[in-house]
Amino acid sequence: MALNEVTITRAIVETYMKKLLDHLDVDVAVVGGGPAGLVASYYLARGGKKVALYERKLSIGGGMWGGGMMFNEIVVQEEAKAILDEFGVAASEFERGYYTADAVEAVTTICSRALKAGAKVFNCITVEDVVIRENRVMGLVVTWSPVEMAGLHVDPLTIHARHVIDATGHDTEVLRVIERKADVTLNTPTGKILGERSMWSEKAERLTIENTKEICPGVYVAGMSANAAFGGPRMGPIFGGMLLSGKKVAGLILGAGEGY
Ligand code: 48F
Repeated sequence: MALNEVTITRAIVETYMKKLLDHLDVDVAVVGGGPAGLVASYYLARGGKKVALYERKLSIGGGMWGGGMMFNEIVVQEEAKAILDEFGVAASEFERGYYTADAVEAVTTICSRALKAGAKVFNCITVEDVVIRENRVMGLVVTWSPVEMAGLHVDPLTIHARHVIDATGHDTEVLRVIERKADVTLNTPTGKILGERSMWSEKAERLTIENTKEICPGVYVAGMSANAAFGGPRMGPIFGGMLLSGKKVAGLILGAGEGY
């Protein structure tokens, strides 16, 4: 069969447009395709929610691809090993309570499971603002990442969401824009972003899960973003807290409570 380049183009444009149009109004908009955002997307989609995940970069996976300092292995502690098992990511015991997994296998497998569960990933899109009505975040304002990178003066587009998850990692980008532009008090001791502290793996892993919560009406924080919001320390390349946080935030939104 002779291939027609215009048919190829039409196939891409029409299929993408259908996906985009179908996700202009979603149950959950996840910002950030790192481990926390991907795990949350999987459990939410599996729980029947319409989920759209926005990732600024072309690649999904956030800080997990590079393991620690580009040694592409991740460490997961006992409490989170069951999540790797559930996703089908091979993990081997290094010492009692410490498991390692191939970072590339972890990213690709978790992402694949999230997509197969029904979540849609929109990569190369940056979330630059939120939609607010009566102090509740109702949606996101998005643009192509290359537009942002080139500093082009182009107006963004909008999507509506019943819940937003800030899973943007160290930078807490959704919260920063809320803090800067909206009269919304965050559910932190000061009402503002407290900011990330220096490395303390043990404490950070515990706090990542504790701090995974609704931080203002319509917005949940998960993963490293939760720690940065509440002034917790960073944890380095141990990823159990990210996986457990992603699962916890899904449980909260699904109404399944903390023990999901
Ligand atoms: O940083 P990231 O992997 O966040 P995470 O899921 O996991 C943190 C760990 O990777 C690691 C760690 C310990 O384990 O400390 O850092 O909490 O993924 C965040 C993703 O969000 C994207 C960013 O490109 C990254 O892939 N992102 C950030 N801001 C935006 C965004 C934005 N405004 N719009 C879209 N994507």
